[in-house]
Amino acid sequence: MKQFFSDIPTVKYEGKDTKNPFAFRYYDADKVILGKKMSEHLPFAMAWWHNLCAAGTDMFGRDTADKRFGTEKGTMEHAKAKVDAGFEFMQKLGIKYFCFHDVDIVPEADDINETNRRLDEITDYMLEKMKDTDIKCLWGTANMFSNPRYMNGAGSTNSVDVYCFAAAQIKKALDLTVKLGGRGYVFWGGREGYETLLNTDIKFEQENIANLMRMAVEYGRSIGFTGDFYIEPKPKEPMKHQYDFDAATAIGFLRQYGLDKDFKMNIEANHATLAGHTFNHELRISAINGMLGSIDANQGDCMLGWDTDEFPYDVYESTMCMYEVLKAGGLTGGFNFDAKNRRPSNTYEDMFHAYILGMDTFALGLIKAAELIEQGQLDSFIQKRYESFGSELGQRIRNGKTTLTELAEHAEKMGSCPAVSSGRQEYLESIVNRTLFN
Ligand code: XLS
Ligand code: NI
Ligand code: NI
Repeated sequence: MKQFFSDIPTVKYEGKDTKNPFAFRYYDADKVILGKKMSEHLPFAMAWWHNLCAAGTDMFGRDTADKRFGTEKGTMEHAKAKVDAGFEFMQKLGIKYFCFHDVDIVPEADDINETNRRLDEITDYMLEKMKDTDIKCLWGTANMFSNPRYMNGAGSTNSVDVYCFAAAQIKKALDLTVKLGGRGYVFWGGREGYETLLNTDIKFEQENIANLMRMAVEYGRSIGFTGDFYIEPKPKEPMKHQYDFDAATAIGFLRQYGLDKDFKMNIEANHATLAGHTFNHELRISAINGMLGSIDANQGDCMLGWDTDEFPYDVYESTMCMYEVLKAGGLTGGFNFDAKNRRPSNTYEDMFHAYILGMDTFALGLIKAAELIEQGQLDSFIQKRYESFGSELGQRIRNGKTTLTELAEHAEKMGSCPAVSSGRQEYLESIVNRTLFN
């Protein structure tokens, strides 16, 4: 078997003082934190598209990285070389999962029947590889945004024929996800949105999307898919308005169309910030609705208004993320690095540096979030903050056992304004800083 990364050693935990650039400083797979191994808290996944396909092309320039893996792009030989490279990469890093779109794993043919044949061939090859390793599929999805047929949307298209192509791609991607034992199936609705209301019937489009999702659930369950379906919310880009704006919007949509039992959220950090939210806000909204499923682990740039998909290095953010994940009792999915090297980081070594950075960032976030939870200062502050609702009257408000008239009488009896307590935000922020930098 050809080795693509023979110069790079297997990456191991060496602790924070190591000088070895190809070692983990914080990610210690077997270390137990709050009763669970780090590797169980953090099921990391490699994103096929960014790691094995994207080579640095942007709006102004072509590829900077060589991702041919010794073959010619657009061939099945290249598709297989990517499988070989991907498995070698994951094994060197101890990554146990991957995520893929249909067209990440084979070149799309003009005829969908030929594309499907290629997909069968490559997934046979992937299955062979999986047998010899403990690497599994985290989730699969269909790319329903790159091909020009989706310029007016996939589930939201105005064309019945395009809608059928979307259905066919989802059906095949579900077959492949089941074949590869995937834990989840993602809908990221990149083109499910609109540019102008002058040509758009939103209600019509949303009903069609919901029907497509309902058919996906029916088909998935009929072929033995027992995992979660996910919506990955994102407010904009590529479309100006995207229907799955944020977690709250997506959850409302799922409930409206009776899809909430089968779906959860796949929350991407960079999408949260594009929606004007923090990453932890989106995680909390998902968790309190019982829909925190999986995470696309990346990071945006506050000075750029698009999905820059950077590898996460901000430990404050990863700590706040892991705080939410721990509080929610973990994920049913995992942490998919939907992230790409910056364009000038164009060598194989950079692919490894990026994953080491991302994995260590989340490992350190996990360690720090566990410390915050064990200290319990944030929890006890919040508990105290709401303690007035512990009174007899407070309990009746909580249980919906009172009336506006009764509450108004209570206020009138008091007459003057009651005292209110400080939110102590800066004090709480200093607790987080002390935990991070002690
Ligand atoms: C794009 C999305 C995409 C999904 C999978 O912004 O993040 O990569 O994760 O289709
Ligand atoms: Ni994503
Ligand atoms: Ni994204």
